Amino acid sequence: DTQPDVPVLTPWLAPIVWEGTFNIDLLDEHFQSQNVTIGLTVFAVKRYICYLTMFLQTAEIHFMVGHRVNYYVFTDQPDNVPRILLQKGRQMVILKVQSYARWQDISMRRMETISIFSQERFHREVNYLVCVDVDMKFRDHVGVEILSSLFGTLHPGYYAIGKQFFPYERNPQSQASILENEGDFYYTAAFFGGSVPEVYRLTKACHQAIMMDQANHIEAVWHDESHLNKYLLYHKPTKVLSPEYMCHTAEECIWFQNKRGLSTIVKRVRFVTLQKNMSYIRTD
Ligand code: 2GW
Ligand code: MN
Repeated sequence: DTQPDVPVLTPWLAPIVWEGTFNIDLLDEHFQSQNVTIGLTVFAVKRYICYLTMFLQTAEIHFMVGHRVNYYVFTDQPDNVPRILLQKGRQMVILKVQSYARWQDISMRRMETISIFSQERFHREVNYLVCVDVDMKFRDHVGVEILSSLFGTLHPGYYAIGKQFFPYERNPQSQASILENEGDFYYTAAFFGGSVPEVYRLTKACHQAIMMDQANHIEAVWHDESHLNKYLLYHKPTKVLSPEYMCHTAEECIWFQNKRGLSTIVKRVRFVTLQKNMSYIRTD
């Protein structure tokens, strides 16, 4: 059963990570010999606190098993964070953040918070940061094969379509704007990371761009995700994660796993969006 034609290198020669492109035993040994510590940042503000149990429980089973992991849980309700029993070498740090009235601000302000904490403490505590949405669960292995100085993840909804269809911000007045014939990939804001200095630079630049737009009464079409895409266009990631690392809906996972010629596009669905009860979760 062979992999159909999937790109395994970007045009700037960064690896695109798919099952079969790496040797996990070799990589585990390499990163263990460096005694690497990985920080996983996640925000659970207001009702999104309900996602934490599933998120953390599945991370314990699939995320960086055998390596040192710090979970950084940013929340407005530290007392309501579920206490999960963690494996050896793994710890949870609960960090209080303010809530914002608009959900767009809750989402976008993650860039500011990650940049501040990168500068103030992450650089002392971890080697790499992995920044993800909380409305997610791990379904399969996500390990050190993702680590690189700067990585982004292909958005599953825009994988294998022309760049003219990418939902980039097109308003030239916005700091996030990307011209019609520009762009490499459409990256999801639900999964990115890298070394602490690189994540600091990325989150700081995105936050500053968001603030600049705000001063001009502009909000990019996909909020922080639009700004992330602009940043990664001009600061090429050193690794790109395939849609194995980001699947949105059950239908999408099935579509990806459907037979294409001799084989399937996505052999392992590793990290998936949870179904939202929109009316409950997104009303005040
Ligand atoms: C978000 C939308 C509507 C109502 C509430 C919230 C909300 C988000 C919230 O009440 N509390 C909270 O902690 N959040 C955080 O923001 C949480 O970490 C969540 O995963 C993240 C992004 O919101 P989410 O997951 O609802 O947005 P998606 O799944 O539609 O995500 C994509 O687009 C977003 C911007 O529109 C972000 O770029 C996100 O990274 C993308 O995956
Ligand atoms: Mn999400």
